[in-house]
Amino acid sequence: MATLSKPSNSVEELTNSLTGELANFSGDKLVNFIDGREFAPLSGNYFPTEDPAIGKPYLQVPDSDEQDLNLAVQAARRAFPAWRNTPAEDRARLLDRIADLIEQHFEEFVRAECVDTGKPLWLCRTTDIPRTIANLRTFADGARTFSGEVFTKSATRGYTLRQPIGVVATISPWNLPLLLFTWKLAPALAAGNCVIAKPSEVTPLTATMFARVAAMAGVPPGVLNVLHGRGAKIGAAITRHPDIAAISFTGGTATGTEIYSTAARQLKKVSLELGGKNPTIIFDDADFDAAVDGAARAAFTNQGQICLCGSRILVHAPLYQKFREALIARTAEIQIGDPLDETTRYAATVSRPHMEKILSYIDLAQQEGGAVLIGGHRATLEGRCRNGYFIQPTLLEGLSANCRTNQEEIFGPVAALLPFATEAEALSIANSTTYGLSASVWTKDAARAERISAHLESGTVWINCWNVRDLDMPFGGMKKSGIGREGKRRAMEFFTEERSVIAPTSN
Ligand code: TXE
Repeated sequence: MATLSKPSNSVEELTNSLTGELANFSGDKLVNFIDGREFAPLSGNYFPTEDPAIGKPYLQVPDSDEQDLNLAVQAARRAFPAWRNTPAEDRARLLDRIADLIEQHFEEFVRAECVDTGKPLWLCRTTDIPRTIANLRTFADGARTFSGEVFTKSATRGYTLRQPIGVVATISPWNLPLLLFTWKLAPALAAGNCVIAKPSEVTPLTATMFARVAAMAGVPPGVLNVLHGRGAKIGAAITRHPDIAAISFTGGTATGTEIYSTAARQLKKVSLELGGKNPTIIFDDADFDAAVDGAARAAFTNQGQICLCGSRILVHAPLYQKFREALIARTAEIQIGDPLDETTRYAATVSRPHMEKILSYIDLAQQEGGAVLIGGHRATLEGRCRNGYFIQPTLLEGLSANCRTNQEEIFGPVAALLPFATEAEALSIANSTTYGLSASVWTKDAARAERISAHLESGTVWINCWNVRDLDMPFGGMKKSGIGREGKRRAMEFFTEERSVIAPTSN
């Protein structure tokens, strides 16, 4: 159990004190972070996590349980009164300072995320870590600008106060580990809550490094606590803990449903960002090259492991054959490589069980009458990565819109082509799943784009683009894709209680 050094002042001073050791753990054993200190799990138990690019165990993850959680909750409760009363500007400054430190240690974070997830270094450098920094800065701004409303009527004058809830929890997944970890904890902290944060047990490294950086930046003890461990054990314990008042979760729909039902028994506030089965809809008047490129990026970015990935590619019948050929050719250009190679743009899936799940869906697709147009198998690389969990980018066709392959979330590099004849048919296929997270529509007809956007059952609709984000905008899903919205103002609202204060005008 090591104690962290006292918070210092300038970023230069902080950076020097880190000495490039952010990702160094004795015996490769990761640590929990409770009350401003690094803790081994009280049970002494760990389990291994693998480097998916080489298929070998490389870190030991604390198998935390209720004892660790109770310590963390007590620390958070102790810290809450002072943190709640800390001026919002000071909380904002702390978030900015953490962002500064991550910028200073950018490459360390990039490398750690790459090794932990098996995704390309390039993707960590262009998306995961820059977005992490943007999350922190967005919610620093959120802390500075968030305020209540004023209601002036002839007989009454009123205003609302937005106050932190207390001790809250964040539970995040493995596909964008640090990005989604900070997307949740930054607004929670900005709003003045104390946080118990549980990263995915599959990708625990950068969250641990983040806790170190947060302590160095001067986040007071108990304000941020990071607990590692298995979802069914520590995740479930967090969900049912009576002193945790709100839970923000991103992950699978089955897990989200379980969290929702446990939280309901204690009337906890929940925000759920769950799975997707998103349509990419291509009309025959679309910019052809942009649509082919967009559909390929939507299907295969991060090896298809983003809840926003477009796994159903709906193509206007007059364009179908030409588009199909071009997309196959575009997919054939994707080179599968070692994630640590600077030139790699497509690498490993996150774990053996996840790879096996994806491969089982490719088998199912064929049992359901689908044809594999390209891909369809595990990929074997040479050298260092010969035992890694790589899957060829895969295109399917000939499946009905209602079969399991086209209804269930695969969460891998597998997309199915589906022809449609009319706009009405495109909408009906697009809306035929139980999910409703995102859609992208490719057309030059602005009126059609507007019309279809209004009728897609989808939390986000992209027109002639995919995964373009504005962090100020609401983000979340309809139907089984979730409950609630994230984004600058929405997340600040989620992490606060609203109180109405009212007086007669004559006062
Ligand atoms: O996610 P889980 P898994 C989808 C995707 C994937 C499937 C399962 O389809 O194949 O979910 O993935 C914690 N109480 N998405 O099993 O289990 C867990 O420890 C409380 C979509 O890896 O949902 C982790 O921190 N917490 C998705 C987090 O929940 C529990 C991203 C997410 O893990 C828990 C990931 C429990 N009972 C997977 N069980 C997206 N929306 O982006 C697990 N956890």
